[in-house]
Amino acid sequence: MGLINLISLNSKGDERGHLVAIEARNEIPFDIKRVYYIFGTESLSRGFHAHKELVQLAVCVKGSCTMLLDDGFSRESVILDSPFYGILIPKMAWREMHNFSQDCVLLVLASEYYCEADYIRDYQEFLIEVENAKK
Ligand code: T46
Repeated sequence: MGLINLISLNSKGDERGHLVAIEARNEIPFDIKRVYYIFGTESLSRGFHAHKELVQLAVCVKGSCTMLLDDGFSRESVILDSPFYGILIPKMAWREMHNFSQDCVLLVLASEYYCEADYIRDYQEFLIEVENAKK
């Protein structure tokens, strides 16, 4: 299976506009403990880390950005530019976010509360953890 797992989000659209609902354990395979959103982005890239346990769904509800995922063996990227789908970011995936449009609003639903100890912010350390997981 590829690294990029896009989840299609159904819109209850009518003449008044769109409404997208995301339910835990329905559209996404985890309970939601935290929601955050990234906006006011300029050209600077973000991310450059992996999470030991955290699973997330990221939806670009406005504008666009590029999401790169790396499992320690290969890397793939996808342009997020639609509120009609989200990308599932599994645990132990190195992520980088590039090419933010100025109007980008990236909504993220997270399976865990914020925990700095869950972050792996060093790429070499990430590769070692991936190797250890194979043993
Ligand atoms: C991820 C990608 C997609 C908090 O205090 N609480 C939070 O819930 C979050 C997410 C961050 N923070 C603090 C930690 C840093 O001091 O906010 C600051 C910026 O976070 P960070 O540099 O990690 O932001 P990104 O955009 O590089 O990464 C974020 C998430 O942290 C990360 O989990 O997967 O978005």
